[in-house]
Amino acid sequence: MNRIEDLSVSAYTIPTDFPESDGTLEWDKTTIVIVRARAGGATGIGYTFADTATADLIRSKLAGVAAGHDANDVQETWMMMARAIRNLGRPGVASMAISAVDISLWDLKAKLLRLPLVKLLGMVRDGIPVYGSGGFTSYSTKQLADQLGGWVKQGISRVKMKVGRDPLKDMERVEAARRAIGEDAELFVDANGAYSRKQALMMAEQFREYGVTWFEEPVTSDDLEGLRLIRNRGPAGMNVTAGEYGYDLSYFRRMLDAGSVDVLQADATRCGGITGFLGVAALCEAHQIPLSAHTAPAAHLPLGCAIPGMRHLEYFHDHVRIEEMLFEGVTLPCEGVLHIDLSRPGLGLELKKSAVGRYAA
Ligand code: SMN
Ligand code: MG
Repeated sequence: MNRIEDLSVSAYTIPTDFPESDGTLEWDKTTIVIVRARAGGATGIGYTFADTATADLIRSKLAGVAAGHDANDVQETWMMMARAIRNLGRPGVASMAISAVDISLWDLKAKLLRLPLVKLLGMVRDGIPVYGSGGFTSYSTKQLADQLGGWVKQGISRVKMKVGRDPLKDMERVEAARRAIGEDAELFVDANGAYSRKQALMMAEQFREYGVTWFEEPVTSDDLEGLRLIRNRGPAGMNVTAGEYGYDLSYFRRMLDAGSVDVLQADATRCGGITGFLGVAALCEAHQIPLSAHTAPAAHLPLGCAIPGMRHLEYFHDHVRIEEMLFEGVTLPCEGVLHIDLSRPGLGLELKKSAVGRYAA
């Protein structure tokens, strides 16, 4: 038996390469919280993109709970962590903390077994398509066109842009994006809940003129009925999607039961790590709804290759940049597909020691 010896946590804050914004939020830096779990001479790495409060919570509430457990029994440690945060509330910071620890424990277990994580989970494919994601509302039309067009030139045939900050400008931005990516690439839009129901329906019809096939959070994802309205009344061939604020299984069950989405999105760095994400995948399978991973592509790659109903991973500009800055072993997409590197154990990531000192939060 290899008992978990200790967990260490660090937070790094990295300025964005340009101010970023979407329909409902603006930011110029991103914090990543990284957990290292040690057992039997191996170190597992897990992470989440979250506030530094998440790191404090891991130190004060979760590190002690995880220590001493058998590193093989990730599920048991997960259950103990969920119990330990009961009085703090499950969504948000607490769930992101559990997620980062859970990912580090799956990485640790796979490393102890000398297996790539995808082999521990069970592989169904050796690569998963990505969609390029950025197109921030803070970008000029040229920046938008260059970024989206660049991904398509690289062989990534699906790209996502932000809409909803200034509805009057949305149509010219979408038109510019379509011009930049050509006729064949798929164009996704994400409104981050910025529109009202009727406004979203109207926008959906206009977006359809430019071949938009994915309308993410057309209204707030708290409005399950509103999402279903757009899903059922919007143009044929346009997927309504949401789920990025899902922190527990009940949230996803409610969204699926309400018939709110064509494709469910989930984020392993928020919804309880690898353990939580596998639960979401089972829910999707039972509802016959495809699943797409939200952001953090390096953490989702093994899941993308192990879950039959996974459609694609989000290749999110901000996180791609940070993962490449901080981790050794990050895979690059080839013709729009991220392939798993079976020569590396666990998640396949190691911290770049030289890079991390610079950004300690
Ligand atoms: C998003 C992701 C990360 C930070 C801000 C916004 C987004 C997405 O909604 O789906 O990419
Ligand atoms: Mg989104």
